[in-house]
Amino acid sequence: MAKAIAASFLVLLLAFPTVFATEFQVGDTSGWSLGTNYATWVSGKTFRVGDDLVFKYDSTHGVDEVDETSYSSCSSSNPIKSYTDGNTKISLSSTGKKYFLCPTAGHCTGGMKLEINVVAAASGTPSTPSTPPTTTPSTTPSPPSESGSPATNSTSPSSTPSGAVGASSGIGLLLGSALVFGFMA
Ligand SMILES: [Cu+2]
Repeated sequence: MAKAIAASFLVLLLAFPTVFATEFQVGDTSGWSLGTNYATWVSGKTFRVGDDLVFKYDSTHGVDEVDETSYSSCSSSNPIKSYTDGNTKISLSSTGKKYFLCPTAGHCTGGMKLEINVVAAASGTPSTPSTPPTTTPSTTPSPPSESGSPATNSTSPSSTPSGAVGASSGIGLLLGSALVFGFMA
């Protein structure tokens, strides 16, 4: 039992990074600049709703969010949004393709263009995996005075600490490693 509780705490710790948004610095240490291949930078990354893109660049550059047509033709004549502050954070608030380019003449054709695909926030986790193992797992196990409502029962699977874990299949892998840690501890 104690081991199970310890494991669930570890699951919490391990699950937190997946709950919070990821901040991507475009181009990593190269930033938003000429000479960086952003298609390469994008490959292998998963962008989710709630994540942030951060563009770091000097005053010779800018960031335009554009549509697909403008992206394909490197046109900055009709940007959706335009930024020049040198440290632009863009929150990814919806799914689908997002297109960015540098409006400085010749820079987009020189490679300063970025296309990403934003997917839904962690599909395996129902809204908030952090809520089930909160304060009242053991103190008040049975408040359902209203016998006719199964909905309240589903919100409080307090009897089994593993219920919080089982709610999300996406955390299964994390649980596995957490159990390993638990046995090692
Ligand atoms: Cu540029």
